[in-house]
Amino acid sequence: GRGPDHPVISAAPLRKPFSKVTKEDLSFFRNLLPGRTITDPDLIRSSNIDWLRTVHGNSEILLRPKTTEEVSEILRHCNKRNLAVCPQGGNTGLVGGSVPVFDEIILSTSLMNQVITFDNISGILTCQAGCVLEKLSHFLEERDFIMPLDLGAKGSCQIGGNVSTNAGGLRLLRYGSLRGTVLGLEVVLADGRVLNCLATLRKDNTGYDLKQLFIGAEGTLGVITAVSILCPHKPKSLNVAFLGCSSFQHLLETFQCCRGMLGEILSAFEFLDASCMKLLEKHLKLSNPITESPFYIVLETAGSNAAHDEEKLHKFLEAVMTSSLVIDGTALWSLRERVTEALTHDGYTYKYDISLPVEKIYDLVQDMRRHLGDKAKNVVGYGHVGDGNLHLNITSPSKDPRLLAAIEPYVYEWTSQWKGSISAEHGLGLKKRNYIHYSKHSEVVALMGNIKALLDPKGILNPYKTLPDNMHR
Ligand code: FAD
Ligand code: 2HG
Ligand code: ZN
Repeated sequence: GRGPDHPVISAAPLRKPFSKVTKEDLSFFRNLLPGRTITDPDLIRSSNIDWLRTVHGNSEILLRPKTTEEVSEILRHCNKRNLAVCPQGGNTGLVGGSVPVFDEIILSTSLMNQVITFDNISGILTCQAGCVLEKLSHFLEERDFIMPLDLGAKGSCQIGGNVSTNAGGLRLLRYGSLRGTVLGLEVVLADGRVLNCLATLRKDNTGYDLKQLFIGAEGTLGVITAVSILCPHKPKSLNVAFLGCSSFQHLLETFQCCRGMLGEILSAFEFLDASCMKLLEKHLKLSNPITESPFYIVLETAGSNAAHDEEKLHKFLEAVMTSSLVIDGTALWSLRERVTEALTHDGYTYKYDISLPVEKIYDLVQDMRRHLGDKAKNVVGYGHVGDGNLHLNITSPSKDPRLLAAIEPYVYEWTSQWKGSISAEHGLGLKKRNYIHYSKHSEVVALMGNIKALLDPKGILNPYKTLPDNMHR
């Protein structure tokens, strides 16, 4: 059954009966992690608040392990003592999953930032979970490779956090999801056992693919300590084009034409609407480089022969005959990548990350505008057209329960009616956990609960996240 059969509890969760950190616990941690057991409130503050500044935890202790063995010792202790733990990477998550809700111990992977191996024949990189995505990108580019994923948060997000949220991003169209490019994981389970699934093989059909359980599990099943990932060769030729479109229908036709004409060199097809452009201009002082249009496309080609790629791209642009600009990518990409940042300056932002059949994605934005009328400040749509993934964002001068009540569950019902997903790539975290039934059948959610109980019987790992509150097990 879907949504309507399951009354949604949207209230804040109640603290579960976990232990509180004692002096003995503190001396255990200080002994294990000298100088890396942080209790100074000034140093913990930013780890208690999410990137969007909408969720505030009250943790009094932040642990910064450097090795898998240290993570294992921490979890073994916490499990024995019934202490709750919130794993944290770069803290750029958008669903309140990366910060504690109450006094959970924050386990940060920031010091686990070493590359372990890189094989420049296979392109397989093995590294610790706390490596920052952009640092890995630089490391690889020096060796003529790239990471198979890229996202606006690259300067802060960590590969362990990317894998834990199964982040999509701007290159998914070309290189596929992390479920395909992640070849192996090392994970520490709630009781401290180290699960070594750190394979570096393209093919391995020896039974269940357990690493998949931890991809997108948002830290509820184990702490990822190392990742091996298949990296593509660095393309020799890159082009970025910025196009205007007169309607969403026109945008879809352009997408179809683009797939046909650019074929294997198309590496990204992203969109933003005119409302996003206004926010970029107003809050970030970026300027629109082309004629004003209702919709804009950022498309990228990546190939091995500059002359060939440029010829293809120009033929395509001639065929679609729309206002367009092809220049050095960085400036054009920032118009797409910085929409999230522009929104933070527009007020409180209600964020929805929806998968739908691609021809439906903008109907939701238009319907939402009609539905909300002047209750909302701005209703904007952007996202990953190539993946059928809409980012619907609604702003308001401040947090507004009346506006929220008009958006939810309306947006989830709309999505469920078209068999979409209520979280395409950001996860459920704290904010969306109780809406899981709009996208998953109850038998499936129940089995998720069984798996959680098997791997983390005391429920110490990232409690109050991902799984709904009314989980009976
Ligand atoms: P965190 O935010 O620290 O954590 C995210 C979740 O993973 C939490 O539940 C946390 O408990 C868990 N976690 C973190 N590390 C581990 C670990 N080692 N083991 C187990 N659990 C762990 N997402 C997309 O999919 N596509 C985008 O294009 C995209 N763009 C973004 C742009 C901006 C500007 C921002 C702010 C965010 C964007 N995101 C995007 C959101 C995205 O989820 C995160 O940026 C990123 O994947 C999270 O990585 P992180 O290291 O910051 O993880
Ligand atoms: C993006 O694609 C990110 O820019 C963030 O996934 C989306 O802020 C958002 O809603
Ligand atoms: Zn996105």
